[in-house]
Amino acid sequence: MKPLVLRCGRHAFDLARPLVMGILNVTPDSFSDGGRYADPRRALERARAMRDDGADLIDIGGESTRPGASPVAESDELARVIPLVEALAADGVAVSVDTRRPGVMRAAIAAGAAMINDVAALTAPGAVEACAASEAGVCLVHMQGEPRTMQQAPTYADVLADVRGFLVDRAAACEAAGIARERIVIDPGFGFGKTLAHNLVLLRSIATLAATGYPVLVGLSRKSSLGAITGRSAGERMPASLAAALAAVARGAAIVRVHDVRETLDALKVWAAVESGT
Ligand code: 9MG
Repeated sequence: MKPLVLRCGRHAFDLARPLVMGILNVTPDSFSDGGRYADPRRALERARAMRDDGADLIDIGGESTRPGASPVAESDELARVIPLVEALAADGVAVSVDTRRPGVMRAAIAAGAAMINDVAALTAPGAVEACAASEAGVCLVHMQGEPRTMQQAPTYADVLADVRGFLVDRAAACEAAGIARERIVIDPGFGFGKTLAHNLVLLRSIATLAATGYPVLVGLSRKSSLGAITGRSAGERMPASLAAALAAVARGAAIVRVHDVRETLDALKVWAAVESGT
């Protein structure tokens, strides 16, 4: 059955329409906007601009998870992320924090984060407990390997069955620890230990993932798979990203994680008008 509501701290999202999560990487080395928002003032301006454009959530990341990225010190991640979470949460923005570290999760939730977005699906010791002790939403992402090496030789017996099985198991572990079903989102993790062929199988199969009953988040914005299809560089992939977002939503994705919030919302409005016949 299609989930109706997503609860993230003090925010409750109606899932009758797709949600848009705006991306804010405050790292010096993210693949698309690396370094652009390392200055906290610029980062805050960018987050507020995405909010004004209509983003439902803003996802802040202080450690790059792009292929080949090396880990950063926890103290650096905290220093990059927490002041922004405090400022945006005080504005009433629903802030998601992209982190794999339980210490950062706890600090982010204390600072007002509404969601924890973990590309390691809360597998670090203490991560599930850190989220269970709060009302925050959680996004559980499938990743094969770890960012430094994950794109070297990803292999699966059956990519859809493997990803689906992993995500359902992680969601069950979260529920067993006390995280309500209405707080859980799953994400196949496009580009996280996947070839273009794997990503396309997963994108075509969003309906199978959505049939688990958990809302599905899709993050394909400006990713290298879109570059492989179009031959465009990261900065030139907005049209491809819009097409990917629409393909995902048409197959049942509940949330799209994007760099281009205004343009994605326009595309979704046209799609919704066609679907509803208005
Ligand atoms: C942090 N991050 C980078 N890519 C992502 C994706 O596809 N999904 C989610 N949830 N987070 C992502």
